[in-house]
Amino acid sequence: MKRLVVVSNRVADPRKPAAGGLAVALGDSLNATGGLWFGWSGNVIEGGKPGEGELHVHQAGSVKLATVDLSAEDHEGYYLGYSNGVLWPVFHYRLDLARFDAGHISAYRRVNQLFARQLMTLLKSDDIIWVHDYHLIPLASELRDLGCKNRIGFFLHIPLPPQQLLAAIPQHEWLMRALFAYDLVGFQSEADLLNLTRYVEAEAGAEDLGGHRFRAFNRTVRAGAFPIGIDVDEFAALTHAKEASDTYERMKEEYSRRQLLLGVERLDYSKGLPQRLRAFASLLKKYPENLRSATLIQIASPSREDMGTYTALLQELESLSGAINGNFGELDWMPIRYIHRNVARKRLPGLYRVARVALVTPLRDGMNLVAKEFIAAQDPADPGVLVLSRFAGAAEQLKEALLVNPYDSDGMADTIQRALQMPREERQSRHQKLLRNIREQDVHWWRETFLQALSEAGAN
Ligand code: ADQ
Repeated sequence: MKRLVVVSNRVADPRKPAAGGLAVALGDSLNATGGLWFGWSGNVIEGGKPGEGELHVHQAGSVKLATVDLSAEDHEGYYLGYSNGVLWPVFHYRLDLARFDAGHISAYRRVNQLFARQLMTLLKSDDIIWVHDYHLIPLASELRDLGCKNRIGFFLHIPLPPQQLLAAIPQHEWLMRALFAYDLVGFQSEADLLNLTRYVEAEAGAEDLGGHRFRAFNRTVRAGAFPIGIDVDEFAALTHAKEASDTYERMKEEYSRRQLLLGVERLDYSKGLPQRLRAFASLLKKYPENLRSATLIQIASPSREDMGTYTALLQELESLSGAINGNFGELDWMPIRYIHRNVARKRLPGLYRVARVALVTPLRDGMNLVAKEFIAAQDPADPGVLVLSRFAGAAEQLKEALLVNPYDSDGMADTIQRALQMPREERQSRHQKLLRNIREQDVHWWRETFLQALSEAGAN
């Protein structure tokens, strides 16, 4: 079996349970092939020379972890400036939040070149390389310039916006051309794939060879939608373990007289948090039977706090939740419990299971794994209801959720009311179908399907 080389901005030791998403998703294949995982070390070297960084290699069981340090200037330009100040907002349809600065694109390119140089020293000729996410779009192109002939796949975890939005990025042609250096590019949803198709046909004059294969710039790339999933069995086991059971029992007792609604995410403007809080306020106003009863627990874990836009969002949420509690709260009931902290992963399933309704209402999201985790954690005999934004990638698969438009707070309030009132039989039948779906297309399916498609993607 050929060795799998994974490249992503951050690297985690797959043996550690807290390693999270990608480690769980790719751990099996990395282990089975004695794989290599390459990325940034997380170290920022003050006064370090731009474009240079020390390489650290260590063995974690059968997997080799290789990481590179970044100079402070590169970290600022590549990570904060271009990846999170341009690509993240534009790819989430937020042109208004993008800050285009010529210095940042140079740093982005420089770091991708640095990664390519360092990675080349570790590669074997038959390695299969799988690059992840928006930080590393030009990596294959830089590797090819250094003579790399390996098969290389790319997966974008966030959405790909429509052509007209992409075209607002001053370097959009360079960026999208770089995708043609891959053999396979994968997206979360059919909507993203359609956006790619339209872009490459309109802006790059690409020829559609059929089967989502496109020819431009003298290269052929295959594209596909590979919706990422979760490890349903692992999550179900976590749900029945001690930490989650304890959380479930404690919360169930405390909220026995209330209807619990739950929101869990990283604090990010793509997640639609202010809109959700407004919809909840509208629910209390329109349907006063929920007063003294419906309680929204909103967990928003700290994320990218070093960026200004996030500080403004934090303030907005604090003021909104304060105002709603002030307006509607009673001595013995607070409508919103807003928690700006991480919840231990082991406790999360307990929280999901105790909630009557999950509010997963991003304005835009590549996939959204919280929606899938919520389904996996439910009691099939008495499941909660998933209220899901139609703009989350997950909405293409999770059709039995109650889909909402997160910009429409009144409409959302009506749907939340419907979720709170939904009879048990309907909840069961919806949950059964949702569970079947996340089981069929779980994270192992995702990994195998992508790697299979990569191995079949024609040589250029
Ligand atoms: P994220 O934007 O981080 O991921 P998501 O898919 O929801 O979003 O994954 C978040 C993960 O972190 C989940 O496993 C969740 O349990 C955990 N998490 C979130 N908030 C937490 C909290 N407060 N405390 C503890 N754990 C928390 C990006 C894209 C998504 C895409 C994923 C995977 O933005 O659209 O689904 O990658 O491809």
